[in-house]
Amino acid sequence: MSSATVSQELVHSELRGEVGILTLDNYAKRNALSRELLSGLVDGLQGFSGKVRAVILRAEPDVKVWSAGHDVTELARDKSDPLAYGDPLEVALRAIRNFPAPVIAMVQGSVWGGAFDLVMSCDVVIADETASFAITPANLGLPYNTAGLLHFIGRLPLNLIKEMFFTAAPIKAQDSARWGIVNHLVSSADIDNLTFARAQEICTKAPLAIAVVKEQLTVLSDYEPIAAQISEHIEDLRRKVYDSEDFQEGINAFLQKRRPSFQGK
Ligand code: LCV
Repeated sequence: MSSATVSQELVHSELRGEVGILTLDNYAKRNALSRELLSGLVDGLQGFSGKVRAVILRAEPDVKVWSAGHDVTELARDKSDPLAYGDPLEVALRAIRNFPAPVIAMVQGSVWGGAFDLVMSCDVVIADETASFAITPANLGLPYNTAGLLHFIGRLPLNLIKEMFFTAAPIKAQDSARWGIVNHLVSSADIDNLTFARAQEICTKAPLAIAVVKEQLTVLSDYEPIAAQISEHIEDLRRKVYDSEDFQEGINAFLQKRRPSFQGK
């Protein structure tokens, strides 16, 4: 089976009128954001180009896990940046942020790590009472990347971002609504219809005006002037972390299905 076919197996694309629907479907690996799944997501978006006025990104109905985040087995361990610009997850995040129509994340179940960045890169988030959201680099000893942090700084209160990163603890549905992680918290029974209705409502508006305001808001919310020496300082700090024994320990512990023992070196 070609890799394109495999990718299409992991992310289903469906056109419903002018709404494109992308469904994550690799539950055996809890929709971990592997290279192949992410390729299916990007290909699905590209396939919608010029045909849709709104996109819904979802998992199969009523899953307990929406996505378990970056595929840990694919994280670079050769002392290179595990979340580099060209990483498949970063490519997919940019594809969503640059897609000219609104992308609505429809969330049922738990969202972990890089999948939280994926949800926060969508334009609108609609979730049900089973949803939760966690950002987990502290579980792996991994230094999150600056672009990813800017995605959160542009959307959430700094104290919430810090607590999420420092504890890696899931934010439950009710709190996610209170903190503004989700636009709407609805019942499991209603989430399909409400999300599709919202997408259809967007389809009745002027697509050119929506495309340009989405681009303006993305550029303006990402725009954080960083002096070169600050950028280099951040990269130097991150390199010390992804070169650390703790990062190797975090990955090994995950692969060996045991709790990590971090030594701070
Ligand atoms: C590969 C997986 C994964 C997975 N990768 O099912 O944010 S950052 O910076 O940390 C970033 C780098 C990132 O996103 O890292 C990943 C962060 N994700 C997590 O920490 C979540 C890891 N997964 C879990 O805690 C559990 O899998 C949850 C709670 C999501 C689901 O638990 P459940 O008991 O339902 P299993 O753990 O049994 O997982 C089912 C299969 O999916 C694989 C896992 O290894 C297992 O594979 P096998 O059946 O081959 O053993 N899997 C789960 N998550 N992120 N593979």
